[in-house]
Amino acid sequence: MHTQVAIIGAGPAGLLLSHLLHLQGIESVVLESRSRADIEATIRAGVLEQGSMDILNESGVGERMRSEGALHHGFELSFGGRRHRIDLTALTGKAITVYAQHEVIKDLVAARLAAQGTLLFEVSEVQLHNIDSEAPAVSYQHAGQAQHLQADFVIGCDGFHGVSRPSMPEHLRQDFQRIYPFGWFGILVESAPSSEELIYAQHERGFALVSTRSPSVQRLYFQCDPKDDVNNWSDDRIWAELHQRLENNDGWQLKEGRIFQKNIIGMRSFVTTTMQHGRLFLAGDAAHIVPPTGAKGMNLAVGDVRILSQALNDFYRHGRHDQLAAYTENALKRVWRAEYFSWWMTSLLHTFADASSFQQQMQRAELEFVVNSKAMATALAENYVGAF
Ligand code: RFL
Ligand code: PHB
Repeated sequence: MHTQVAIIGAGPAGLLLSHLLHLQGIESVVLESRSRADIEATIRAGVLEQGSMDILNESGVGERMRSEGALHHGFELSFGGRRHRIDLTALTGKAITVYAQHEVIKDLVAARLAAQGTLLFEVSEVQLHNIDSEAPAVSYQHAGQAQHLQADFVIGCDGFHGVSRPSMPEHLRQDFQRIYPFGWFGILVESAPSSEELIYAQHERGFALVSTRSPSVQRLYFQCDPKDDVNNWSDDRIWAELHQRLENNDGWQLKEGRIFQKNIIGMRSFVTTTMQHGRLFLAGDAAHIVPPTGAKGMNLAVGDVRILSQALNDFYRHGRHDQLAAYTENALKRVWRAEYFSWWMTSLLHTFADASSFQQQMQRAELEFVVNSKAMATALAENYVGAF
């Protein structure tokens, strides 16, 4: 089999790239190791920046996002028993949409299949070949058969644990990484939202976050030991912890409900450079990871494939190589900015077990600075909505 662009991974990066290429008349094949049902049910991100919404809308896959997603014009920061609103729209003129990543995935899968796109699920043993030649290839197993896909380009959209990044020559790559000494315990709850807007809470017992998924489902998170086990946390223990971290003296109450999913995620910051070698390009989590505090991961994946689809279009339409050559440089400008913001917001809001009492006071002073200075609040808001 031959295609113009072989895409490894059907996450937001791979599916959106395939969709954008199709709109430009460029054919692609997407190879995904999991089943369609599995990728459409995996609960991950929730926040879309304006720029990500714009791409989904402009490329014709924004209809459900517009009707089912919730537009948020601000969020709240909670600390010291008080809550402070960050008015995103007043400070930046922009907003964000809370719309679950697996819903974006469903919309993109439906669009690719409606356009007769080739999307292969449950492939295994994916291997990349000849990436430094003009005829790269991918071998894999599908439906019990060994397959070989010849392509002009291979795009690694296979997430942090995929095969694409390790297929790049080690001596050409430099990795930058920070692993945080905490994780997030995430739950899905059957209940109406406790708050119309997201609440990011700093508390001496640890960070907590109130988000939503729909008018009847809440998404809540709290900082935990990354090595902890969800089985150590009964529903009662979870609620007691969340009440302590979130409630303050304005009478607001967290709404409880049936908890129907619990998971723990580790937190890391990671960037690999270069994001390309020969005919292999990396996009999204395959190349970089941010801790979820700034809600940037899926938005960075969208940003990468926007740049890459334009560069591939330049190549096929106009025979130009310059935008492809500049891909890593162009993508990394935005990536490092988001890495900085995600690290900063994580540091501002989490409890660090080894922080001295002086460092704790500095964290509190910084929070006061953010909510009391319009300049600081604007900087936070600009970064959060992705106005850069
Ligand atoms: P993905 O989504 O990991 O998709 C990679 C796909 O590749 C497949 N795959 C392979 N396929 C074939 N062969 C192989 N060898 C393969 N190896 C892997 C995988 O099965 C998978 O389907 O990467 P992508 O597309 O780069 O997208 C990145 C985003 O998923 C990620 O950055 C976000 O989920 C991060 N994130 C958030 N981002 C936001 O923008 N806003 C948020 O509010 C937000 N909240 C979050 C988050 C991530 C979280 N977790 C679980 C880490 C909240 C959480 C809890
Ligand atoms: C979510 O709703 O899953 C979510 C929201 C905001 C974040 C991270 C995750 O910063």
